[in-house]
Amino acid sequence: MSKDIQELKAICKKIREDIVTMIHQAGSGHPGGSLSAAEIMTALYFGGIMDVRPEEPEWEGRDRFILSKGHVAPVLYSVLAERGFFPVEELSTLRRFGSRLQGHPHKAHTPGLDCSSGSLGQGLSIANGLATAFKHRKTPQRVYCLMGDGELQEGQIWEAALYASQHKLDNLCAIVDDNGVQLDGRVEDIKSLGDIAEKWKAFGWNVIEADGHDMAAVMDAFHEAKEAKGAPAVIVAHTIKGKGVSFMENDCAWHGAAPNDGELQAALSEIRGA
Ligand SMILES: Cc1ncc(C[n+]2csc(CCOP(=O)(O)OP(=O)(O)O)c2C)c(N)n1
Repeated sequence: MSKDIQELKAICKKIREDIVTMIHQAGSGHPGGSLSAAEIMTALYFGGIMDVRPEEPEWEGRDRFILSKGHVAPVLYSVLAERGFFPVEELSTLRRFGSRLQGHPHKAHTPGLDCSSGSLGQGLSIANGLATAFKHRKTPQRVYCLMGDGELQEGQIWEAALYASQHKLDNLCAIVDDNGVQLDGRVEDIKSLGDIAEKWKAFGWNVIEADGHDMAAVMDAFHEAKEAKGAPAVIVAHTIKGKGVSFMENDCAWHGAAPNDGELQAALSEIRGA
């Protein structure tokens, strides 16, 4: 599946509508970091970047996606549903008892998931394992792993970063959703990462920086990552937490809060009008 930039932008709007709507229906969830990742996730699942089969979710030849920042499950559930892995109507069951769509991804429940997640810091290690296996088997699958910038404060990430470059995992593409805000404040005020791109370079990675809300730039970054050989690639995507809903943007109060009825209507009209 590969669509042009205008089509991708339209899908991205739908993803943002889904995110705010399902979190409103659930009465809880994480809109800020879901909205900031909308273009990244749209490019992966609708831009022809990842090779997946919605009708055969466990197809062995599929590319793998690891949502290391598992709290943003709504953006992943939305792209999976809109892509046809399960009915879009099911999004309204987010976080309900018995639902396949739990607050954090559970691989055993949800079609299209490659990994359970929620405990920050672990995804890149899991991605390493998959990428290593594909290297050993000499098979073409690629592995994608989305992390938050706040998540990069976890030490395990940097152990995994060393491993991936040591083993030249050029079938691995990490993405940092660099929105500058974590759960309760700005990343630079809580435990600053300094220059994120320089850090990844120092760990031996091919580093690509992009405006994470410019769909064409995000697509270019993924294509460039596919071309990079001899080392893993990381896309540092400069984003805005809560992107698309002005009162949520750059405000950690919307890291993990649900919009009420009025806020949902305001959010939807902004997203649709953009
Ligand atoms: C190991 C671990 N510690 C703490 C948390 C609680 N937690 C959930 S989200 C979050 C902040 C993550 O910030 P960031 O990675 O920047 O995510 P984003 O802004 O993209 O939502 C924290 C501390 C967790 N899920 N796992």
